[in-house]
Amino acid sequence: MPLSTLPVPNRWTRDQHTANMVSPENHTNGQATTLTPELTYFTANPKPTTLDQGLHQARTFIQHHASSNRRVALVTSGGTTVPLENQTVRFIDNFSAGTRGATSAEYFLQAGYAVIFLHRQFSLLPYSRHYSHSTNCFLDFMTANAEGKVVVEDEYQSQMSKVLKQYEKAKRERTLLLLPFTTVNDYLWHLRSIAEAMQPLGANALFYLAAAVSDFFVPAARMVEHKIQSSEDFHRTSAAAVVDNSATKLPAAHMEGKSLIIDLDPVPKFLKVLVDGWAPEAMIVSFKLETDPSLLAEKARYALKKYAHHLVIGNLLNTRKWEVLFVSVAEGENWVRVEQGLAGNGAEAGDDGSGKKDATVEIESLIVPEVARMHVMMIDNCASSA
Ligand code: 9Z3
Repeated sequence: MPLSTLPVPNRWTRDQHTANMVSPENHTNGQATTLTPELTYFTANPKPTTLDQGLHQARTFIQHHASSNRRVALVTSGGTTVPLENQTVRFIDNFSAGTRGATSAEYFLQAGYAVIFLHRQFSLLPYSRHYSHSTNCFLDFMTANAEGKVVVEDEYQSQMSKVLKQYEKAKRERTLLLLPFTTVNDYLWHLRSIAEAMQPLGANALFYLAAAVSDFFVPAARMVEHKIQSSEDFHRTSAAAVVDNSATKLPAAHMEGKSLIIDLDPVPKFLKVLVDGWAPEAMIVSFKLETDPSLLAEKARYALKKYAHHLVIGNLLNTRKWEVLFVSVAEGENWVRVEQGLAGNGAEAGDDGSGKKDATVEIESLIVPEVARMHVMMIDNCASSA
């Protein structure tokens, strides 16, 4: 589709969307409202202790790049945990290693963006991903020379020095901010706060939501404090009823006889609030993950329609490293594919550790320039319609 015909999504005119929303903490600008689960979530679930520090760093970072009119991408990455106990021994998790997010962050940096990398703690990180979480240990790339100094083996020099240079550039130019989260609650609090902090960037802000966010969680009101006891002789504490919204309910995770029963609540649909309230001028890209190929396009279309954002990138669990489906109002549906035999990132958790990746193509090297191109078009459209 030619540039001039690229539509400006509804939400670029924020008034209709936000006029009738108000949160208990004044996070939107409306008058009166029905309190939806999205709005009550933050009064019912505790603020992470690390939030203020992370937010302070994010604000300084955003201010710095806003002053030079640089585009800033919030890249979310990795899985989210769902703790079953307050003093967490057990939790539910998902498969995501953070390959998509960490790899994409590098390509956004290469494309001139500053990147806030909101990632699951201990998942893959930009640059270090090439040498971590691999079945091949990075120590095998090194050796001690005659003087006893540690050096990189000749065959890994070129790849490692390339990665090192890019990493040092990002550090020197202060274009990469790493912010960790662990639980789905941490993630949601960070997403809201960072999104609001990014508002001064206007259309220069990009949200690239690659994290695999749990659809279900244990609300604070139905979480037990201590480790759930598996032995029937000790069930007393873990099965004690909790009071949730004046109704008495069992804890979300509790023992019944020898079985552990887990009854999770749905995570409210925050994409809608992000689009309408927290980031009304930004470009928003969400990912849709499926396992059934026959559902992917339909589910991606459905998400685009429901949340009225810019772009849904659909991917299948088994083929996500070599093909994705772009679905947008502006450009319809397009598959982005790595040519057969050239797919990089073949190993489950990132790099294959061989250090020899020159012949391979990472799909993010195709995804990110496309997203950046669409973002620039939207910025231009926004400027011309202002
Ligand atoms: C994705 O679909 C990512 O591409 C992957 C990347 C999680 C598949 P890896 O980290 O995997 O490279 O191993 N992310 C979004 C998944 C998600 O939670 N999407 C929600 C949904 O499908 C919508 S926002 O409902």
